[in-house]
Amino acid sequence: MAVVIVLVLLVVGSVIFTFVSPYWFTPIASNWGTIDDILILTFILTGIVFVLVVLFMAWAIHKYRYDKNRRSAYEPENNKLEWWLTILTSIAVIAMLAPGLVVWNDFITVPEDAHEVDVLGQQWHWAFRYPGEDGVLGTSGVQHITFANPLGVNPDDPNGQDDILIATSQVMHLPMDRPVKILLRSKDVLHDFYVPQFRAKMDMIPGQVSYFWLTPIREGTFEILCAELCGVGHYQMRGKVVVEDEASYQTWLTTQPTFAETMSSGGVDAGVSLFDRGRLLAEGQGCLSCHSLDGSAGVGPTWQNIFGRSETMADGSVIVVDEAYLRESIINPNAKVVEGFDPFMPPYDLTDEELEAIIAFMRGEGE
Ligand SMILES: [Cu+2]
Repeated sequence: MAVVIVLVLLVVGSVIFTFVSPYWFTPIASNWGTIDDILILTFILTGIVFVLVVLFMAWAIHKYRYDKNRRSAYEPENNKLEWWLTILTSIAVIAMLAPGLVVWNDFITVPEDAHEVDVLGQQWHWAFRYPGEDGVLGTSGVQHITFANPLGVNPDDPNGQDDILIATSQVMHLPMDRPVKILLRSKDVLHDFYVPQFRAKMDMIPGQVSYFWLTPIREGTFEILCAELCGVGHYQMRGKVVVEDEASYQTWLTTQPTFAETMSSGGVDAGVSLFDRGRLLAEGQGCLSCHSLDGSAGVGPTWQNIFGRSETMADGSVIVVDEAYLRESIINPNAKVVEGFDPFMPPYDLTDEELEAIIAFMRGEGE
């Protein structure tokens, strides 16, 4: 009897919690109310099934509880019941999934008057590109990616010269009430562009351009999250999207540098010291989640005064930390592990320029 009571209480409690709980969607900021509708439909259908199945279990436990005078009947097949269950489940599953197909079709059928924004994800930050005055994005590709041209805009494509690059701030802007096609690229691994208030998300896949569209309908600043576990720094892959009126949007856009301007002034990183590049990399690559800068203990040795320090290795040998050791420890971390630390660190595939910058930061050079 106790089990029956617990099951009934579980159902009653779940239903009450559903109606009084403070947890619900954030106010929507895009046209995708239909995505909320299909989520709610799924929630209602699975909720009804949950209530029915658990109450049936409670009823069966009560009705067929042990009785030493009762013999159970052997009934291995019941075709009629199986037909009914098959038909009912099929109808419920179709009711749950079919509306999603219609909404998905809308989600990827971009209106002709939509403007475009190119979003690039990488471990672990965001960059954005807007078509310039010509309204056309230049072609891009991984073969064009350099430190100075992190979005890989084709330098020979005239359409790309006036493209507007947002490569360091991780903040994108969108105008209100205008449909926008979001183009998604990834530089390295699977990422997923997700703005909860837009109810829209999609994977970013290396080697292809995926896309969807939306119309922002509420002004404000919303967080862009990566919704795909993309490595140790995944949690800090966060950007912002500012939805504002057309005039503010145009004002913002005109103050951003074009690709041609960026390249003629030496690239996105021009004027950024080697030390600062190193700092950005260390933050972006997630180094600082394991290595402290203030001497405190972490998953790995602290970076405070690391250069020139003597460290005892797991095999008992003593090493004076120099550039060669740091390089080796980034590219092949488990070659020499400092005593007292576990060989947890993944190898990092960084370019020579990047290694130089990170080591400059670790040395505290050019601060
Ligand atoms: Cu990611």
